[in-house]
Amino acid sequence: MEPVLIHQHDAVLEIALNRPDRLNALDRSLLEALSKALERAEGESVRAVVLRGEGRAFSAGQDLREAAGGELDYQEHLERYNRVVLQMRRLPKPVVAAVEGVAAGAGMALALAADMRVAGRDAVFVTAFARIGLVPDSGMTFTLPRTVGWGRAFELLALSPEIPAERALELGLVNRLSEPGHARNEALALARELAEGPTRTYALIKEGLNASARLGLEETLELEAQLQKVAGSSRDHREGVAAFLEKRRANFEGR
Ligand code: LHQ
Repeated sequence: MEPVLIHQHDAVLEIALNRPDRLNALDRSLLEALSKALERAEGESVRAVVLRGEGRAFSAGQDLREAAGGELDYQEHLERYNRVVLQMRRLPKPVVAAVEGVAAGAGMALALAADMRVAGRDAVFVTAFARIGLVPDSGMTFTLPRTVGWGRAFELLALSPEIPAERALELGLVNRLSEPGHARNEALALARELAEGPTRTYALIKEGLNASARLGLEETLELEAQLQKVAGSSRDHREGVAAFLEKRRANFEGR
């Protein structure tokens, strides 16, 4: 069975973690396949990505059987996670995670590495790392406090409560809730909407947000000016303004 499934729906690439009998626990072969799928997402025909899990869970995190096998070199293994997280963050197009069921540990970290999250009303998030005596990895010490704030991040990381979807929405961990079982369709609809938008501008927004995590105000203002110069000379900007003046819907091309 392929550890990751890929479907392309027009300009939307759907990537599905595919170990449903293990709740999409992440092992070496799944992470390698996910990295390849994300490479494919770099292709010009893709303007937005949906990441989801097959079956009843998004992902139960690191495959604890593989980890317990004693053969796992954590340093080497984390490089696989880090690669995938960086691919998602650096991908110059929006990534929407569709979360059904559980997103635990490194599975939650993957969902947080996406740009937006849609969750089924019965989804549950759990940081899980400290439950097994580990510190957060896969970028979670970066993404979680930036998503929910320091105090909440510390609490969620230290106490590892199960966070039901409604609470996740209140905390800002997810953008939207769907009826149970409909997160995939909602995420695909959202990704389609994004794919029809000014996607080159979205890439610049992502670049600006990524950089804002390490820049001070002055440098941020400078970078914004540079990014605006690029956006301001794009076809989509001209089209957006023309559409406004002509009172019609803009036809963005991502250029
Ligand atoms: C699993 C797993 C799993 C293997 C369910 N592994 N088989 C650490 C190290 C290195 C690098 C990166 O990051 C990390 C951080 C992490 O991600 S640590 C792992 C964090 N995840 C967990 O601690 C979750 C472990 N799983 C559970 O607590 C439960 O399975 C949950 C609460 C997710 C779901 O419970 P149930 O709905 O009762 O399902 P289940 O437990 O019966 O699971 C179904 C099957 O999936 C079962 O297999 P079996 O052969 O017995 O039917 C589980 O063993 C398997 N599975 N999670 N992480």
